[in-house]
Amino acid sequence: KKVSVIGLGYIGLPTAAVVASRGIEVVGVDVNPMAVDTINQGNIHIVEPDLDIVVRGVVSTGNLRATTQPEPAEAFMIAVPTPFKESNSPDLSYIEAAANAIAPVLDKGNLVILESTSPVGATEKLAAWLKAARPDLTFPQDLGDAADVKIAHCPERVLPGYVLQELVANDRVIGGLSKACSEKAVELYKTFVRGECIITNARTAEMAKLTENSFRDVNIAFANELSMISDKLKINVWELIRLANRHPRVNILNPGPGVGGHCIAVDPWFIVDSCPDEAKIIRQARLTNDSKPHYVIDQVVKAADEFKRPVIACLGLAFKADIDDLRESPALQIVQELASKNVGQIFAVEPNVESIPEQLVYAGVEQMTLEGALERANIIVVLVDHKQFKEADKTQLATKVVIDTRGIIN
Ligand code: SAJ
Repeated sequence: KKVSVIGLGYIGLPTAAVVASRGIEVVGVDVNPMAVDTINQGNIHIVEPDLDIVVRGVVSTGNLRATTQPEPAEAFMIAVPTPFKESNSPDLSYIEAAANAIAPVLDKGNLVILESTSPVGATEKLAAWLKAARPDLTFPQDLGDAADVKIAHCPERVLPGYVLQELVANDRVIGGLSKACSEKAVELYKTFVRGECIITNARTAEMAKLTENSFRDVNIAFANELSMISDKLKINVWELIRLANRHPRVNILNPGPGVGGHCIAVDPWFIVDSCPDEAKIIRQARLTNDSKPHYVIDQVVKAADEFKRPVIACLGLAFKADIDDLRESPALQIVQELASKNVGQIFAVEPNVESIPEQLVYAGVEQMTLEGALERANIIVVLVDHKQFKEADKTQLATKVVIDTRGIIN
């Protein structure tokens, strides 16, 4: 048995490594030769706890190998990006490119799985691209269970920071283009998933993934809306939510400085794009969460007006707690905009990175230790609930203005 994983990024690489760790031969394919070289040396080019150890192990046993050129395999797992384009529609060009890359090596009996988060209908498009490239093979959209090639969607659902645990523990939704497609996909996932593999059709599987992330986005938007209402009504939103959550059927999420990351702030737009007239709550949740960084910036600017060039300490740059990923981070956005507004001397505290991004340094932001920042700042802005911040001694905050977007200071 040989499995090929197309796209060796945040999902593809951990998946390839975990499958390989079950003793299966895995060939990882990526268009980036640097990533391929790095992996073949037993190293990794992305950040994820413990992934380096697993990759080093499976590369040294020969179970995982990376290449830029697809080669024949029994199963292909496609884990490429599906960005939401500036033009406000999902960009499936990476899936199309992956289809065209594997088509020449595709054979009778092969299984092709789409793992990338995708708009409803993408798996059918993948099948159409494969069919166009290989008219000599039969496909499930024409022949159902009897087709040469089996195709299924199985969306990834792992939480960054816990990818290795969740890859194995989480249940998987598996949507084949026919029953035989689903069953063959379940067989593959059973080799490394301890959770349940639940069968549905491809469109439902696509929508299930988008629904999960939209559910979270809508619920965070509700919490963010409550935080703005509470500010206006002079209520502590954290106490409010704690109390409301005492009700057996209420479970409100946490407000924050906005929603970052690569999924929750993107995937709901796939639904809005498919059904713009119907997806009203989903769209509004996106707008509410995207507006939250500006609300926080306004709060800081107002607080800074009370001082003559205050020292402002911004705690955290990552997109969420206890990770070092600064991409698509509302915290980073807030610090950057504050710096450009020249409201004071800005210190950034981010214990999970060695140095802060260059664009912040150019904008005059200074990296600072937590102790230094707490001591020297007039205004403290908590942007991420890192454990270092939660555990810090906060006695000296009594004399400071504190804007706490994460509710870690009482
Ligand atoms: N956030 C809040 N308040 C909360 C929870 C989160 O403001 O109560 C913010 C975070 O600070 C962060 C953003 O939301 O900026 C997203 O963080 P997250 O931890 O909710 O999610 P991600 O983006 O790291 O991972 C999500 C997960 N989806 C769900 O929990 C439904 C993960 O399981 C998915 O696999 C992943 O998206 C993905 O790849 O789609």
